[in-house]
Order: sequence, then structure tokens, then C-alpha cells
Amino acid sequence: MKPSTSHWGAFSAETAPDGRLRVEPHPADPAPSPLLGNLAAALDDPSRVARPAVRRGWLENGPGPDSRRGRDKFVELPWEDVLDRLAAELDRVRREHGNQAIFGGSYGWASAGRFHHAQSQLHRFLNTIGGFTASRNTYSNGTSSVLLPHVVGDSHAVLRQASTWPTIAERTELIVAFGGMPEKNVYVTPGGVTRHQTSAHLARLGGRVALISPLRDDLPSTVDARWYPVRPATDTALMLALGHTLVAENLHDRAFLDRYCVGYPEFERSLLDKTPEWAAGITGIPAADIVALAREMAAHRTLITVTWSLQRTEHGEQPVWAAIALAAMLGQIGLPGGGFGHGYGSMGDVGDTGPELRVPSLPQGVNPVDEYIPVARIADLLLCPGEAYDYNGEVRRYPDIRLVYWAGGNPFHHHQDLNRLRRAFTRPDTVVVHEPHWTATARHADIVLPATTSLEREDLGSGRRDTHLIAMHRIAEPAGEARDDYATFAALADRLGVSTAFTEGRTPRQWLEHLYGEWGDEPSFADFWAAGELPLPPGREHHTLFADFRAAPQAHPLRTPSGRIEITSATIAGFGYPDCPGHPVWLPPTETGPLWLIANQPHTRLHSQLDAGEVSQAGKVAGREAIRLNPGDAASRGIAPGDVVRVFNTRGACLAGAVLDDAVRPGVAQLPTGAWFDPVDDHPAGPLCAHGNPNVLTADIPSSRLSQGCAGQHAAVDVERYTGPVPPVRALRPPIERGNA
Ligand code: PGD
Repeated sequence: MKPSTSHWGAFSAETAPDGRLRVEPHPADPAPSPLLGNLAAALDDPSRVARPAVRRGWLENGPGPDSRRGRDKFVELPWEDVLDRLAAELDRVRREHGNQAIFGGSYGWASAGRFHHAQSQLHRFLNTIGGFTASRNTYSNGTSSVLLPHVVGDSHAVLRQASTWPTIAERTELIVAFGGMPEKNVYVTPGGVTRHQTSAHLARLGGRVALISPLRDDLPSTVDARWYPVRPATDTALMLALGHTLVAENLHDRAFLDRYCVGYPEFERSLLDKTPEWAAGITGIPAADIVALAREMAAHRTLITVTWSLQRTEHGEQPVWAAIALAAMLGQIGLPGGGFGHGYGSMGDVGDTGPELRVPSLPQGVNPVDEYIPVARIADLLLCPGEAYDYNGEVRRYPDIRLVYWAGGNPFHHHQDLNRLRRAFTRPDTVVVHEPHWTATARHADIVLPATTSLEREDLGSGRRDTHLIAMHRIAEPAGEARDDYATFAALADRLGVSTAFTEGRTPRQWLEHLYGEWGDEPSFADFWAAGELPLPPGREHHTLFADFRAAPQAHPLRTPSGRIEITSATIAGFGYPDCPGHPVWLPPTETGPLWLIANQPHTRLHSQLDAGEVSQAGKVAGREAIRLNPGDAASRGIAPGDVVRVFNTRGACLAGAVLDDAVRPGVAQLPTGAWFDPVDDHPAGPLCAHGNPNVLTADIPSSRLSQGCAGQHAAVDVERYTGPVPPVRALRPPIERGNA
């Protein structure tokens, strides 16, 4: 067995005599992820990209906007031929239009492994040939990462370093968990994780949690929580009403608000009419329950947590900011186990106690181009060159993009309103994708280059707060003609005359030795490689965010303009954005519908990765992604378990397999992300995804003009039993023309 790691856990693996990959979790992992079960089947699945492929229309007509992109077949060609064509096209675009015409943001999770990290490789390559238009922030928490610096001066600490789990276990008496703490997400930490410890912490929470979510299983069933089945997108109204009760009953901490905050009086005035009765009508939570919860919060050491999913919505700034304001009213920010936490249950490393070491990484160089977009504005970028937009107090303009280059991401998974994204992808001259699999993004490219997976190459693996650095050995031979992204970029760099600048003359193994050597020298690389891992020193078991600020606010001011918590931000107020005014407010969603769709993270795979894997496939219903409905909503629509249903709104529709579950609040449907987009172009009822990708339904709108963050978590939809001929799922079959190469 050889060691390796993945975003969802360390493991060892070997090819068994029957030719199948045998995978075993790391022996030190107390709670291995079920997602390890996706590795074997996906490794040599027919969805692998076997050879370099060029879209028929691009081959015949050359670069240019083309509405056939995403509908055409591909022709397989020899590597050297495709590399020559691609190098010539990169050179043409930079000479004729300038390097800012290359969009290389290439957002995505790619794979674990510090050297072969796909975006780092792409960015290093593009930097060596003159730079590219980049993207900023993430789809995960791009709204909070813009808001938080205004409110508490820092986003990094709030997103990663709140009270550690042992501190919560010892000190917290009540957790009010907006969005819950979903266990499915804590198996995942970007870059790798060797010991999954969060599940055990969750199991020990006992009866201390108030679960505020439309989904009862946003907490593990082992936690005896009180469930407040809130209407989706209304948490801010509930928070404001909790604040109203604190003021009405004089339970708020005036001394804390005076000493540590600015702008509270203005916020308090806005709470006057936010009564529990008002909020009950919006949230569906009875007024008496709101009053009782507010009293309980004031009487106990209370941690208010908000999952990242809550900010991945229209007006997603508001629940985060309102929760901070509410925690400030309780006066417990900076106390062990009290105050505000963000992202517990959103990722494995939030609250974790592992070391926060800088692990080795590939230097990306310097991008000479200063153009960028907020990451979730990709479709606007391609559709609206030259158009102005607001972002965090600036007015910016979209550059004119001629070439899109993606490696390690799947925008036809992660972006919203995929039918609009399809239109956007017809606009550039050329789209290039490196991929191990024929994802929908690969299908919407002109040039697709087959990439190895992390099992097919050597690397160094470690995630944030990981307990080990893993020597990732090569476990399998590359599928087909797949090459490492590094090898592909090295070959392109050679053709463009920048070979040495890109490779520095190193082979991949020499890079690993070099990066390891720069990071530490004990044990030697050879010993580390032979051992298969290096245990890292333990981190701090107890930690509380803002403890120093609380102890001495003058000596440890926050990095806000006032040095204090900005319950009202003069800076944000000065921007004049109606969709994100100067303090937390209730802003209803623009859309309403018969059902409210929650498009959250799947429990059977990471995002869209390895959809062909066994665990992912086992979760499908009628061959499609499973949609969960409340039994009452299903009955009123004549839907039975296992039925194929059509989920639809004005933007699009998809098919899904029905599961009935009273853990889903009435009026809500839950369809996770990640089923590979499978458009049926000629469907009589309009565009349809045969496989159940919810991003055909979500709106391509930002959370607000402040952050321009992803708002993909929600959509207003309806659902009906599907009675027409059921189209086959074709997303996992390669779109190759046979016999034409
Ligand atoms: P992945 O499926 O992880 O999704 O979006 P993201 O694009 O990260 O895509 C990674 C791709 O990289 C896969 O196709 C994989 O095959 C490929 N890959 C892996 N390793 C390599 C490699 O070494 N080289 C190359 N070239 N390719 C590789 C995730 C994004 O989706 C995120 S982070 C969030 S939080 C968002 N969440 C939501 C949501 O809650 N709701 C909706 N509706 N939409 C969302 N989208 C976002």
C-alpha cells in the first residue's frame, strides 16, 4: 500500500490482483470520510479524458465566438499537434489583444497536493508569459470575506480561528446554530486532512444546541437539539427580533456595546419595530419561542454560529453582520466559548486544534496584469465587456476577454444560471481546459488536455491545520495519455520561449525535494519519502477569537476604521448601496415561489468531483440526483418516493429523483450541487438538465453590490411529477467523434 491524501482524508492504496484500486483510510483517522469510496471507480471510469481533444468547430473555423461551443463533438489529436496549436493561440491573443484578454482566474478546488495544485501551476505559467485577468475571493465565503474586514477588521481569523472545539466543549452552555453544523461538510478541508476530529466534537454537543435551519439534519442525529425550522432566507429577521427582545427586556450588555462597538444606537433604533410577532410572520418561528430563546441566550454563555451557506445567498451579508451585532448585544465576544463563530460545520478545519503551519507551496510569481473580477462575476465578465459594476466601494469595468483558461475547477458545476453561463461561454475566441474527466466545463471548451489525478503523480500533501505532511506516492499509472498539468505547462513554456523561467530546470521530483528543503530540513527528504509521512507539531487546544481585544481594546484594536466592532459602518454607509446599507437590516429576497430550493453541498462527493464514483452513484434516485421534499408538499403534487420529478422556474429546469423526508421543512426542497450538468437541448418544454444540477435554477445575481459574492444557495422553484419520456443521463460519456482523428 502506498500513502496519499485527498481533500477528504489521507489514505493508502494499491491496485489489487483483480485490477481494482484498494483504498484504506489512514490508521490514525478516527472518522474516515465515506467519500474515499469514490476513488476506485472514478480512477479509470469512461468519463476520463483519454487523449488531447479539439472541438470540431474550432478545428475547422479557428478561434472566434461560437454558439456551437458545448454542443459540438471533439476530435482527438496527438499531444504535440495540440500543444503547437495552443501555444500559437496564446501568442496570438497576447500580441493582438494584450495579456489582460486572457482570463486565468480558474477558480476551483482541484486536488490535494502542494506542487501539482492546478491553479498554482496555471497562474505560474500565465505569469511567465506576461500575466492574466485574475479572480478574487471564493464561492465558499466570498460575501463574508468582503464584509468582515469592515465590521471586525479581519476575515481570515473569523473564518478560521474562532473558539476551538475543546473550548466550546468546556465553556459554551448554549449554541445557537444558524444553518446548523452539518456533519457532511466537516470531512473536507482543502489540501487534505489526516485525522478527522470534528465529528467526535459534534457528537459531544449534547442538548446544548438550538438548531435554526429548514433542514433538521443540518446537525447529526446524535445531537439532541431543539429544532427551529426557520423559513429559508429569513434568519436575519429572526436575529433582529431576538435583538428586539434583548432591548425590550433590558437584557443587552450596554457596557460592552459602549466600550467595544461603534454605531450601536443607530442599529438599536432600527430594532424598535422588529418585534417577535413581526418576525414570526416572516420566519415561521412562533413569537413566544423567539422571546424564550432570547432570554435563554442572555442567561447563558452563548455561542452564535452562522454557516457559510447563509452568506451564499442574496443579501448574504445581513445574517453574518446581524449575528455579530446580536453577539455584541450579549456582550460575550472575546469570552471563551461565547460570542460569534462562522463556518462551524462548513469545513473540517473551523474550530480545529491542529497546527496552523505554512506548508510548502509552488511559487506563482508576479502577475503583471492588475485586472481582476470578484470570482462569481464570470458570466458578466464574458457577456458584458467594458460594462461598469460596483464592488466594495469601487466602480470597476469588465475587461474584454478573448481566451479563457481553466485548470482544476468546474464553473459548469459551481456557477449559477448555467443556461446563461452557456451563452457567456459562446463569446470568447478560445476556451482551454485541463481536466482528468469530461466534465461539463470540458465539454464547453475548444481545447481539452487530459490531466493526471493526484493518484497518478507524486506530491506533498497537507491541509490547513493538518496533523501530518503526507508523502503522496504515485499509486496508479496515468489513464490514457493524461499528463501532469506541470508537464503540459512546461511544454507550452518551451514553445513560447520561457522554459527555464517556468521550470527552473527541475523535474517534478526535484521540485518536491526543493519545496520540502525550503520548508524544513529534518528529517531529510529521502527519510520523509520512505516513511510516507511527517507528523506535525500539535496546535493550541484552547483558543478564543478576540480575547486580546476584549482584555485590552486600546492595545489590541481591531483593524476597522474605529478599532472597534462596527455595528454601523460609516464606510459601508458611504457607499450608498441599497442592497447593503450601513448596518444590518432585513431585506427580503427578490424572488418568491411555491417552493424554496436549498442547493447545498452534497454528502456523497466533494462538489462535482468523482460523480462517477460508487458513493455518488449509490445516492442517485432513478439515475438522477436525489431531491428531498416534505411529504406534505409531495402529496399535494402527487409525487411518490422514487418518482422522476421536474424542478423548474423561469430560468430553467432539471430532472431529479424524489425522496420524501420530514426532516425537510414544508415549503422547502433540497437538491444538492454537483450532479454533472447534462443539458437536453431539444426538449419541447425548454432547456432541461437530465441529471439534476440545481445551478440551472439558481439566479446569477450577487449577494450585493458590496461583495459581489455567490448567491447560489437558494432559488424559488416549483416541482412536478415528470410524465414525458425520460431522457438518458449522458453526462458521464465522452463527447468524442470516433474514427475522425
Ligand atoms: P469541483 O467539483 O471541486 O468544484 O466549485 P469547484 O469548481 O471547486 O471542481 C474541481 C475540478 O477540478 C473537478 O472537475 C476535478 O476533476 C478537477 N481536478 C481535480 N484535480 C485536478 C488536477 O490536478 N488538474 C486539473 N487540471 N483538474 C483537476 C466548488 C464551488 O461550488 C464551491 S467551493 C462552493 S462553496 C459553491 N457552493 C455552491 C452552493 O452552495 N450552491 C450552489 N448552487 N452552487 C455552488 N457552487 C460553488
